[in-house]
Amino acid sequence: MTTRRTQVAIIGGGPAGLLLGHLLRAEGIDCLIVERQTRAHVEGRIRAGVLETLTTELLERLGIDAGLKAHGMREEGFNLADGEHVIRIDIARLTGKHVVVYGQTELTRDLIAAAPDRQLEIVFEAGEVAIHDPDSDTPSISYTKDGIVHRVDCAIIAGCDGFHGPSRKAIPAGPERVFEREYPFGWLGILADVPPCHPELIYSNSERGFALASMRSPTRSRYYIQVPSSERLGDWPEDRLWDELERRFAPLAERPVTRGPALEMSIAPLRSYVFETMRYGRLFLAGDAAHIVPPTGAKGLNLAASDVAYLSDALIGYFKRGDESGLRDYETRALARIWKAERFSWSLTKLMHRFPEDGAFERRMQQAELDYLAGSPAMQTAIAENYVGLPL
Ligand code: RFL
Ligand code: PHB
Repeated sequence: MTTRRTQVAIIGGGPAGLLLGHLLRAEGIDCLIVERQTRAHVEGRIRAGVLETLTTELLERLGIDAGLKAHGMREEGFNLADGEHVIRIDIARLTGKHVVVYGQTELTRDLIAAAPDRQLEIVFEAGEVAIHDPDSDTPSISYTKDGIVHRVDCAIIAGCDGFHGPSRKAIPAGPERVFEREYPFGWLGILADVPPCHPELIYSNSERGFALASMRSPTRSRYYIQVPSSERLGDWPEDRLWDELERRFAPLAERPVTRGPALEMSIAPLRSYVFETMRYGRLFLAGDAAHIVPPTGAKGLNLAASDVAYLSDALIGYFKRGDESGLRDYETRALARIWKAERFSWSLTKLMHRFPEDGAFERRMQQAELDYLAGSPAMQTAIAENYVGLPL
C-alpha cells in the first residue's frame, strides 16, 4: 500500500471533477482526481451539447477555451414546436445573452488535455474507490491501481462521481431529503456526420411524441426522440429512427433531415432527482452525484458547472484565508439554483412530451400553454432566462 497527502481528493473525472480540479489548481491548491474509467472511455462519452454563459465563462477564466472559441456555435434563439407550429424563443433579444453549442465530449477532452501543464493529476482506471472517515478531521480515500492499494489523506473530499458513484452513498440522509420523479420514457439519441436540418435547436411536441433536433457543428447532427421506457436499442435499426425523424421534422425544419451512419446511438432514461444533503463533514457533493434533471432544459452539465463554481469559491476561501463560511453555505447556495433548474427542466419536460397516462384534458393544457407562450413576450422571457441560465 502507498500513502500520500493532498488538499482536495476529487472522486470522478467528468465535467464537475475536471472543472473543480482546474479551478483549484489555478489558485495553487493541491488536488488529485481519481476516475474509475479509462481516459478513452471518458473522452468518448456522448452527452450534453448546450452550454450556458456561466459555463463558458468558467472555461474562459481558466484559459481552456481555444476549442470552444474555434468550434463552439453561438445560438441566439431556439424553437419550441407544437405539431406544425413553431415558436421561436429569441433569447438574445429577450435576455441579451446566448448559449453555445459545444459538446460535453469536446469540453471533457479540452479539460483533460490541459491537465498536465497545470499539474492537475488524474488517475484513470482507479478501482474500488472508497471514502474513509468523511465526518472526521482526518478523512481519506483509497483506490486500487495495477493491483496496488493507494491511500490519499486529505482535508476535503469532493464527490463528483455522477449518479452511480460511491460519494452519495457514503452520506447517511433521511428520506425527507431525497426527492425523485421518474418519467415513463427515455430519449433515444443519434449522432451522425450530416448537416443539421435547422440552424437552431427545435424541441417538438408532436402527435408521435417528443423530438429534438440539435447539433454539434455545421456538419454534425444530434437528434433525440421520446421512446417508452420499455424499449431497447435493438428495437431501433438506424433507418427506423431516420424515418421517424424525417416525419417529425419535415414540417418544421428549414431543410430535410439528412441521413448518415450513426456515430453513436443510445437510450437515456429521464429522471428528476435531488439529494439535498450535499455536505457531510468534509465530503462535498457536486454535479450529477447530488442531482439529476431530465435533459429537456439542457441543464445537467451547466448545473454541475455552477455547483463547482460555488464549491471552488468556498474551498479557495478555506485554504487561502482559513474562512469556513463558504463551506458552511455551499449546500444552501447550490440548492437554491439546483431547485430552480429542476423546476424548469420538469416543466419543459411536461410541456413537450406525450405522457402515456395523460388524457385529452392534459393535452389541451399543453396546447393552451404553448398557444399562450406563442403570444406572450412575458412567458417567452421567463423561458429564455431559464434557458440561458439563472445568475449564480
Ligand atoms: P458525470 O459526467 O457522470 O461524471 C462522473 C464521473 O465519475 C466517474 N465515476 C467514478 N470515479 C471513480 N470511482 C467511482 N466509483 C466512480 N463512479 C463514477 C464516472 O466514470 C464519471 O467520469 O457527472 P458530472 O461530472 O456531475 O457531470 C454531469 C453531466 O455529465 C450531466 O449532467 C450531463 O451530461 C446531462 N446532460 C446535459 N446537460 C446539459 O447541461 N446540457 C445538455 O444539453 C445535456 N444533454 C445530458 C444531455 C445527459 C444525457 N445523458 C446521456 C444522461 C443529454 C443526454 C442524452
Ligand atoms: C444535445 O445536443 O445533446 C442536447 C441539446 C439540448 C438538450 C439536450 C441535449 O436540451
